[in-house]
Amino acid sequence: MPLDMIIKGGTVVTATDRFRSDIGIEDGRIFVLARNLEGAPEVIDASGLLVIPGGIDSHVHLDQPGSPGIVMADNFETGTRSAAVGGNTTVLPFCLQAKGQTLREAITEYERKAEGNCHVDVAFHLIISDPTPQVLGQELPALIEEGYTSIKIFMTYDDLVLRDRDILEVLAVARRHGALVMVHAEGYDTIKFLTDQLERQGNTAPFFHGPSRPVVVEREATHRAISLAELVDTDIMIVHVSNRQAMEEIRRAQQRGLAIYGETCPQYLVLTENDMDRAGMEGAKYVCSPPPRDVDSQLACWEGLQQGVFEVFSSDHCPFRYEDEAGKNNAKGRRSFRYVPNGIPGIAARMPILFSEGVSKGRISLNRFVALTSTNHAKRYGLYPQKGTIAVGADADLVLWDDKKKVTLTHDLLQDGCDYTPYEGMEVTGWPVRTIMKGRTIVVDGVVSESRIGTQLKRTLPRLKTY
Ligand code: DUC
Ligand code: ZN
Ligand code: ZN
Repeated sequence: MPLDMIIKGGTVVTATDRFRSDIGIEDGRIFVLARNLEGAPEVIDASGLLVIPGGIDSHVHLDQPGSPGIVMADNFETGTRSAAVGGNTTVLPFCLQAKGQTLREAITEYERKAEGNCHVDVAFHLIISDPTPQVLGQELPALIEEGYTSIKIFMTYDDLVLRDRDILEVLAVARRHGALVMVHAEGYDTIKFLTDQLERQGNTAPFFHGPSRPVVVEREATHRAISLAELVDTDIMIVHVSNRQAMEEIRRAQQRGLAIYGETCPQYLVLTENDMDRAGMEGAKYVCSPPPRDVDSQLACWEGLQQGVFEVFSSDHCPFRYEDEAGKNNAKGRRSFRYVPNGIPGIAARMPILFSEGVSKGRISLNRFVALTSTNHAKRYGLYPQKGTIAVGADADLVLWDDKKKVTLTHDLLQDGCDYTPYEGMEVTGWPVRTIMKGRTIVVDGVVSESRIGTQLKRTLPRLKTY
């Protein structure tokens, strides 16, 4: 048997199964699953370890321009390096259309930034900020056809917000062509109203980011997004859900038979609003949108993960350096939370946090962990079965996971381009000790290979209920 690599003696875990098997890899793909394989030039001992599908993080922001003077901390090299360290082999970043820009121009720009710089495979979602007739009528259908089969839209932010009419138009195009729309569900006007009010009262510290976008703001927008999707009869994914009321909106919609999916993220499981209530600008390190809430919100997010209301667990990695005028602690941000860039890093911490808090503490099963961190992302975003599982013919994207290893999270360990982690000092049990992509080791014990073998993936249509 002409194998290039054998992974020997591990316990293979997929979203549905768990079994002892060696894995034979040939030409970057899984060629055989069987016991006692022999005869490859490279044999990796996985005894005592779990072997899981490489993580797929379907919600990350890399090298994305933001407000003037603000710079994202990760480019494609550093962001995908950190992803690999955290056990990921595929990431789905966003390609943001600037106002007035064609989608094609935006894609060309992002693909140029990514080309040759990626440690893991990459596939882009589109962010539509300017849904002109040309974009909706010609560009978007052509790009969906080419494999850009998911689109994020925003219900807030000056430069990104879409009115309900525009949302309906995007949903209608997505429905016609089989793409999935991801929705950032927070209401623009309510946030503006509350932000102005807080500033007038002199409440400008980073902590007030939370009160400027309370749960009701997210719940209302979630309900509205679901209603608009129901009207058009299309699938949507509500991303980065932070609290019980929004989770329950999604659960109710699902119980009514609507094709509404949910995503949550590490910050909503282990951070709270109190993290933003720190001396000076320190609270800015935790400012993200929606904001971390309270303990009951954390419990609700766990419930969502356990009950299947949320089918994907993503990082929403959106890194800004702290000690940097182009980042969190900038001059305008010191005057008001309004100018603190929204977003926190988490691409490497995502899987260890879910494993430790979820599997090690008995909240979710190992199979559910694999589904939430890999398989469901592949299915929902048109990458399955090439990605997201361990099966003959699939890409040999594999993680050797030590479920007993205890690690204290520190920023240095995570190897991103940021200068802090919001999870500094957190103890986790369970760690990716080797990341293998397309049959090649890209990280072992935290040491990253400089080969940068990540490519840009072609995607098929996502698995949807209404298409
Ligand atoms: N939305 C995201 O998806 N990421 C970071 C900030 C935001 O508002
Ligand atoms: Zn968002
Ligand atoms: Zn995001």
